[in-house]
Parts: sequence; structure tokens; C-alpha cells
Amino acid sequence: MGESLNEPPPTDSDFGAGARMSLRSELDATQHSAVDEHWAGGVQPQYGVAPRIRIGQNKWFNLLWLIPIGLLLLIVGVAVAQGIRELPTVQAFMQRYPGESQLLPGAPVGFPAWVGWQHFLNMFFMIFIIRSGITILADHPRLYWTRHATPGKDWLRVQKPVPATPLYTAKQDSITLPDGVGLPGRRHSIGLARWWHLGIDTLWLANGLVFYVLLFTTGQWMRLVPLRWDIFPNAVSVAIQYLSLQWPTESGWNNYNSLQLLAYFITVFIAPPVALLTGMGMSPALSTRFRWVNRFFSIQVARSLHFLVLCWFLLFIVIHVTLVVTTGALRNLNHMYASQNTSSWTGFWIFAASMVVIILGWVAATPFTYRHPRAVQRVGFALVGPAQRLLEHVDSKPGEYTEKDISPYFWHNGNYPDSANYKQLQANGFVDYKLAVGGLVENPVELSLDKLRALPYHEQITQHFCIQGWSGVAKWGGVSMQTILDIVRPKPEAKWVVFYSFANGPEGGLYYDAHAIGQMSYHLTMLAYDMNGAPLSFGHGAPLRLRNEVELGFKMVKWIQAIEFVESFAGIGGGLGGYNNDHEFFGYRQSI
Ligand SMILES: Nc1nc2c(c(=O)[nH]1)N[C@H]1C(S)=C(S)[C@@H](COP(=O)(O)O)O[C@H]1N2
Ligand SMILES: [Mo]
Repeated sequence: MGESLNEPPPTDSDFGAGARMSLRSELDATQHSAVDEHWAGGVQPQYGVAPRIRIGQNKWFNLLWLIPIGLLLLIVGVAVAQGIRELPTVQAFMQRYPGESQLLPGAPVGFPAWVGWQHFLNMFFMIFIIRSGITILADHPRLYWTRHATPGKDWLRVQKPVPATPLYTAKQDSITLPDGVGLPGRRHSIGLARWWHLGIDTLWLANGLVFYVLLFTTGQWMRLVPLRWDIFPNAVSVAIQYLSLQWPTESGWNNYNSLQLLAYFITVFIAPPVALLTGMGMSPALSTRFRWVNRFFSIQVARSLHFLVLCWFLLFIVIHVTLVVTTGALRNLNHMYASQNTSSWTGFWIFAASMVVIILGWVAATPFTYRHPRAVQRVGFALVGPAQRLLEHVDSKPGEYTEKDISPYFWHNGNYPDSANYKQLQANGFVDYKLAVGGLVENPVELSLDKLRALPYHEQITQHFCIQGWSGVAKWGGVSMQTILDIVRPKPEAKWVVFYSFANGPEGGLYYDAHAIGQMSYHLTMLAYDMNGAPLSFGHGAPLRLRNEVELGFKMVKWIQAIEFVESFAGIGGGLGGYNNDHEFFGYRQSI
């Protein structure tokens, strides 16, 4: 990219203090502090449909059918297992592989108290993680296997097919959950759900790390890791025993049966790392930086796998709880809650007390979130903010995606502009449009589209990551932000760059967003007036929009009317660095 300018910087007029103040006065300055009926512009609840999986091109299988089909398969499975159990070869096999796992010599017997604590904390954290995860899914209730989010190409949806309505937005596609299921349940509450999800994740991962360390320093790991090949035939044997309804004798105090060991191994050592990696696979900053990984492991593959990890955990929880209850509940509860191998009621009462804590947490979480959203935002940011800030320092280069990666469908999102001012500019093909750039700069300017087009052309093919979960690759053409910086020359005090839209946000007041000035000179930060080789359309932000590829989509203001360099965003709008932060409790940095 040549950054040299072949014409002197245009300076026909100033975006002076008065103009900036009048723009600021068009922002909504309310300090929103609760989630109520005005939420997200008074968006009406909209429930989804029963989950459906796509079969072939366009046939959809309703997953509710799995209930009768599963029951039928279970009955058939029981009959088959009972039948084959009578066969001499199967009997010989089961004699040879009775199902118990053989532990290494020196493996510990019984459970120390820390296992009980870790188990409780893990359960406690997972409730919030799972519920908020479901709310995040509900914000774009579709899953895909390619990096595109093409309607009709989803492999799973919990929503009707995408309507053909022009300018249908991803926000319109989001669905409501019952408040006791989602965390929170309200439609498009993803901002708050993410603080829960990512914040508690850090605690869950820390707990897991402590668990790993303790497992390996105490030898307890030997009870969980398949160390001998015969664990697999033994697991088959256990499966036949369960299915034929002649269950193996339990001796979990000493060691687990082989199937149990495999299930625990997956749950402790496979599922959590996969959850972490697939979670990070959805980060724009990471995906843009590690593009070779992202080629195979795109955000949508990551999101789909992340969902399948959830399915594993849910399946595990259901089977685990069922078996704990049906295979000597009191003894099992004593193992985990009282570190003793008896059939007394001690473990049960400790378990019951822990359930009271869990149920209280479960019931209180959503109402608490609606009443104290700023507290949820603050705590969440304290927990995950450091990781988000770290990832913002990746200055990726363009070039990984090519024309053939461009998405056939690019979702629309957000609130469209409808001011008279904008409509008039639009009606005249934006010939009267002027981008005002001012604030803490040496050389404030107003740039017409012609002047913008006369500046060095910058083009990039990049992937857009909407916070809701959809993605799309497009080719953006326009002006590098570096070029704008070279023209206006920010003063040293300038720390933030505020982009003002012509459009209001859903609750009124202009849409705006503040970006750290450091990111403005990144290779992939630009003002786009072209998309996929054509002038930017109305829906995608005509005449000008921002691209900053280390952040989530909501920060990329469309229909830009002005750019202001400031020292702090505290006095702008609600003071939190962006419309979504002020109104929907998003964060001002969202690289994950
Ligand atoms: N002015 C304005 N800009 C906006 C929004 C908005 O509501 N108003 N929505 C944001 C969100 S949430 C996303 S994901 C992208 C969507 O851009 P697209 O419609 O081109 O896909 O625009 C962002 N820019
Ligand atoms: Mo978005």
C-alpha cells in the first residue's frame, strides 16, 4: 500500500468544537442500569422452533423425534444385549473381560476431600456456563460447517428458515429463552450472557487447572486415564452388562469400571481443552492472526464443535446422575461428598446442602442480571478483560483470503438510518456527503466521497465476526485508516477514536463506537466505501463504514458521518465507549 499522498490534504472546512458538541448532543447519554421492557429498543419476545438438523439439501429432521426413536432403540438394544449375552462366545468374552479397570500398582484407594470440593465447584460453575452458552447460541440460533453463514446451509437450527425479506437482520433472527433456562433468557441479551460465560469460564478453567495439578501430584490421575488396551474390550463388556440390565457390581471407591473410566477420561481430559480451543476459535483477533489454523478451523466449525462439546457434557450429566442414583446412591454420595466408603446418610446431607446452594444460584442468576447488569458487566470484564486486551495487540496482514473465499451471503445487522438528513444525501448519490474528522488532531478535515476516492486505495479480503455468531468473508475497498491519520495528524493526547453514525441505535440516540488509537494504524483497519467490487450498499453502511479486524462486528460503525479523536470516551454518550456498551452492556474492547 503506497501511503504517499499525491494531492495536498484537503482542508476545506473544519469539524470544529461546536459541530462536535452538537453531534455529541445527538447521542443518548442515559446511564442504563437495568434490563426492563425497553430492552434492545423494546424488542418483542420471539421463541424459536424445536431443533432441526438438515438432511441433504433441504430436508429438515426435527430432533424431538429422537425421543421416541431413542426409546425404541433402547428397547431393541436391551433385547439384543440380553440375547447375545446368552451366546457362548459372548459369555467367554465377558468372562475374559469382566469390565473392571485394572489400575497401576500404587494407585490410590478412595477419594480425598479436595475431589469433593473440586467436583462441587465444577458443577456450580458449569451451570452458569451452560446456561449463558445457550443464550449465546440463541442470539444466532443456527450452526454451520463452513466459514460462511449462508441461509439454508445451516446444519442445525432452532429457528424458522431465514425469510427472503430484504435487509432482514441477524438481530431479528435472535430468539427468546425461558429465564430459568438461558442466562439471561431475554432476546438478544448476548452482551450479558457473554460476561457470565467468559467470566465464569476463567474460574472454571482455574478450577480445572488446580484439579489437574492435584490429580497428578496425588496419583488420582491413574483412576481416570486409560493406561491399558484391555480397557476397550472391558468397556464393551460393561456396555453389554448395562444394556442387558444386569449391571456390573460397583466398586468406585477402589476403581471405576472401564466404561465409566473412559467417560470420565473424556469429560476431564478431552472435553474441557476442546471447549477452550473451540471457544478461542471464535475470536476475531485470534482467527485473523492465526489464519492458517483458521483456514481449516473456521469460526463456524469452532462454534459447531463448541456446541457438540456442550452436547457431550449434557449427555454425560444425564447418564452420570442417573447412574449415581441407581447404583447405590448413599454410598456414591458418601464417596464424593464425605470421602468415606459407607452407606450412612452423611454424604447425602452434604450433597443436599450443596444442592441448596446450586438451586439458589440457579434461580437468582437471571433476576440478578436484570437488576444489576452493570455489576455483571464489571465482574465479567475484571475476569476476562485482561485476555481480551492482550489479543488486541495483534496487527495482522491482509492476504490470506482470496476472491473464492468471499461469502455468497453476508448478513445484515443493526438499525438502519432514517433521518431526513441521511435520506437526502442518499437520494443525491452522496455527492453532498462530507466525512468530518476532527477533535484532538493537528489538521481537522471534511472529506467528500470524491476526495476519499482520490486517496490511495486500500483493499482487503477479511472475515467479519458478529458477536451473535454469524460470520462472512468480503472484499472491502476504501481508505486505510493510516492514510487518514497521516492527513489529520492526531495530537499526542488523543487516545481514542470515536466513529459517529448517521443512524440511531435501537433505543434512540446516534450509534457510535470508540476504538483505541493504537488499532487505527493496523494494516487491516480501514474505512470502506466498496464491498465486493461494488459501492457499499445501503444495508452494509453506505457511503462509508469502518473495518477493524481485531474486534467484533458491532464496533464497525456503518453509515459514518464523523470521526472524533479524543483523550477519553467518558464524556461521550453513556460514557462507556460505544452504543452497545451503553445500552446492551457489551464491552468497549471485544477481541474475543
Ligand atoms: N450505525 C450502525 N453501525 C453498525 C450497527 C448498527 O446497528 N448501527 N451494527 C453493527 C453490527 S452488530 C454488525 S455485526 C455490523 C453488521 O454489518 P453488516 O450489516 O454489513 O453485516 O455492523 C455494525 N455497525
Ligand atoms: Mo453484530
